[in-house]
Amino acid sequence: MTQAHPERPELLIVAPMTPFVMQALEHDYTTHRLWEQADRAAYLREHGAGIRGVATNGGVGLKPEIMAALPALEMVAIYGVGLDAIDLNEAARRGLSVSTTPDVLTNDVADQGLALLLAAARRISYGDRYVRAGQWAQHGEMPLTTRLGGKRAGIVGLGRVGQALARRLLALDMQVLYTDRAELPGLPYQFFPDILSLAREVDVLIVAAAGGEGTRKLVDAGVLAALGSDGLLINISRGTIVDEEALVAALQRGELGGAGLDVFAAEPTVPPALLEMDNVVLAPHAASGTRESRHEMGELVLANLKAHFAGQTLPTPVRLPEPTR
Ligand code: 8YV
Repeated sequence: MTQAHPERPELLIVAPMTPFVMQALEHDYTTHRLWEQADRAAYLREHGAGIRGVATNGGVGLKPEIMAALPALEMVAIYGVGLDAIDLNEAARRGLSVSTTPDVLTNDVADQGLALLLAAARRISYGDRYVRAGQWAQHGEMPLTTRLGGKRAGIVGLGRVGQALARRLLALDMQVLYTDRAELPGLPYQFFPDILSLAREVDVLIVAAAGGEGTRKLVDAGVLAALGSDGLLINISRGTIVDEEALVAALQRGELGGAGLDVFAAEPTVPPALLEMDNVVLAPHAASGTRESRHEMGELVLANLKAHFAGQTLPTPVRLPEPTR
């Protein structure tokens, strides 16, 4: 806990952020570093009553029991865009302000999607291991890979990231198709009303939808079967959207061609079977993990908190649902 000061609101930091944000938060607020506490419940019992703000990331969010332990809470600033790890209905019911960091991370997350797609199709990580292990010199060429140009990519969730990815896929001469809750006007990509019919039509399926209950295990065994033994699955949004057991089973049986995954259902745990597979490329939830994105995300966290405690309009607020009782 940093030194309490009457003019510095008390802020609970749930997960660490890039150093410059941490320094600024520690300068402007009386900070409580929850991730460093061995007994978090006891810490919150001791300090929860005075805490007026929370800073957290998209993946960790704010667990209901933590929100409930903060009776004076006013504002939650999310270092990310994901809203799946915070109960927005409860936030609305309590009249909280919530902010995220949209736009600044869009291109970097889309780049990671593109990188994972290229890496999965062209077996970049496998090739790297092949060279390092001396297999090139020993066995000659590595096995042939797959062309992306001319193939069909299906994007699940054509939001900001999905659209940035679509533009990149066009540069690879891929055809772009998508599914979303509804058709989006004015876009040159073919719409499918459901994920299964999209999966039947495409060579690669890229998950860029929001997480949460509405999309839980949306990519199930049926979708993977429709994608088929040459198909690739890329996920840069939330691991919960994919039925991980079904994914492992499909890969083990050769019923899916490969995968490029930045996110997992129970991070940082990764299903051990995936670690053994040469047709799978793994990343540690790092899509927004460039210095530039994290810096700009941090600036937005600081700006939103500052605006809230100055009684001003938030720069990037989340529109909460109508409060329900
Ligand atoms: C970040 C994210 O990795 O935006 C999100 O919801 O999951 C990611 O951008 C995370 O919020 C920072 O740890």
